Amino acid sequence: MTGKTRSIVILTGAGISAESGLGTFRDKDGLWTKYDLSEVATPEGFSRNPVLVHDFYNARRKNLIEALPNAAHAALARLEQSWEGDFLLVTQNVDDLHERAGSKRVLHMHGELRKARCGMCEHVCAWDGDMGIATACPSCGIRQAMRPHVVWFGEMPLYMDEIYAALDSCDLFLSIGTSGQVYPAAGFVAELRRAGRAHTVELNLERSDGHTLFAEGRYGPATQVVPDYVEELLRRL
Ligand code: BV8
Repeated sequence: MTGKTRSIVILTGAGISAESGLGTFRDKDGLWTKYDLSEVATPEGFSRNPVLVHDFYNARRKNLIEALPNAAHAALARLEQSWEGDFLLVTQNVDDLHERAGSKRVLHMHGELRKARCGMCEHVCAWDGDMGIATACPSCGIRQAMRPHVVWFGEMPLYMDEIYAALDSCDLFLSIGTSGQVYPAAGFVAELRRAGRAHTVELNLERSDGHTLFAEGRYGPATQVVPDYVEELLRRL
């Protein structure tokens, strides 16, 4: 099987967007050091205090709209364009920086910050403005049911069937900018190791707790290690 026909799955986390100015979650000044995850990223937290949760996501949405994709996002878009085998980019991130860098085959397993969902009729639509407890659903008109289209803790991640099918048949798995603390994403590399088929590579600022599960590791800022690794891959095609 030549490099061109190999099937690749890439998993990204908050670390790939860190150099675009978006916060990570568990680094020393990460979001979960400023906010209690259970208050702003669970359905229970939303029903207890929807104003706090809307403020949390409105602020992140504003930050995202002003942010720009970085060289790591651009490198993955370049890889997708040159890759002739199957290609899937699974992101835990709710930002749209992969798409703005030109990536096409992107699955947001934890949802998307620039989309809203109605808790009553399930309508999902693009959303760039602020959202609040009186926001009406553009489809059913009901107020107080609009929420960010993101997957909170305790909720089912999106596209899992498609993701597991791609993992089952992949030859190369890259994990980029994630601490590997959140499941089911954190479990992907162990499942691949058990299947024994894919070559697995961690590309991260530093070794994650699960780094020994990977066959290979490249460490440093994503804007350096990701373009370098992509160039290496493209040279082998
Ligand atoms: C589910 C959306 C059932 C909202 C997010 C006990 C044990 C095991 C599991 C559980 C458990 N108790 C509960 C669970 C399940 C739970 C879970 O895993 N909890 C954890 C905390 C233990 N999971 C769930 O509830 C999930 N649902 O399990 O449903 C199910 C199971 C299987 C199949 C079907 C259904 C739902 C989880 C989704 C939660 N929503 N976000 C929002 O964004 O506000 S999670 C949140 O964490 C983000 O999505 C984020 O992407 C994700 C993971 O974090 P990371 O991306 O890794 O970010 P982090 O800050 O942690 O790390 C950054 C990394 O980047 C670091 O390693 C750092 O070194 C590196 N870095 C920093 N700078 C750079 C860099 N790398 C390169 N360059 C740089 N410049």
